[in-house]
Amino acid sequence: MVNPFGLRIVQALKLKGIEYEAIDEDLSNKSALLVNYNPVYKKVPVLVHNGNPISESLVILEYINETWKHNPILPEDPFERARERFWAKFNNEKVKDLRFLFHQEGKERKEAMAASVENLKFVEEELKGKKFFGGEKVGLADLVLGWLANLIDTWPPHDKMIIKYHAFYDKYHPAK
Ligand SMILES: N[C@@H](CCC(=O)N[C@@H](CS)C(=O)NCC(=O)O)C(=O)O
Repeated sequence: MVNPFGLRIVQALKLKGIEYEAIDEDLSNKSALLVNYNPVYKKVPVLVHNGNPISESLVILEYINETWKHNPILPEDPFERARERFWAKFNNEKVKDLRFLFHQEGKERKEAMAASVENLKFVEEELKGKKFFGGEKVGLADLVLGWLANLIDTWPPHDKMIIKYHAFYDKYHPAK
């Protein structure tokens, strides 16, 4: 399974119709290539374009959008752009991938799950009556949250996100 950070890059490239080659990385045994391209964080994803490595998924998404200008993932209006970036940041930081929750144990995991659900409520509220964060078109914030849709199969509609998020968690961790 492509990790959530990589998935958003793949989806952005597909949205733009850009051909790419994906290289899998064994994170328990990182390649020299990864360390060379991302010496600071040594994390995936890294996009290499024209020989130049770009790291950090939000930075990569903006790079893709600026390099290939068709099918933009950010609106023209500065306020709308700011809103799209706000939700991209929120989704990136506040809605945790359930699979990561499972790395934690007991109380810690319960608290992380509760916090994620609370944050997901903001997302559901923001998306009420809309197809995507920006309205009718997929944008930056949608791409950032895309892993959730992939995992719990709900994009759009958004009103069942929390229920499905819970169901997924219970399925893989019945003994909470
Ligand atoms: N802030 C980074 C996070 C990327 C990230 O956490 N990547 C994980 C894979 S899901 C990774 O490479 N982990 C390896 C490690 O932390 O050593 C981004 O948005 O790209």
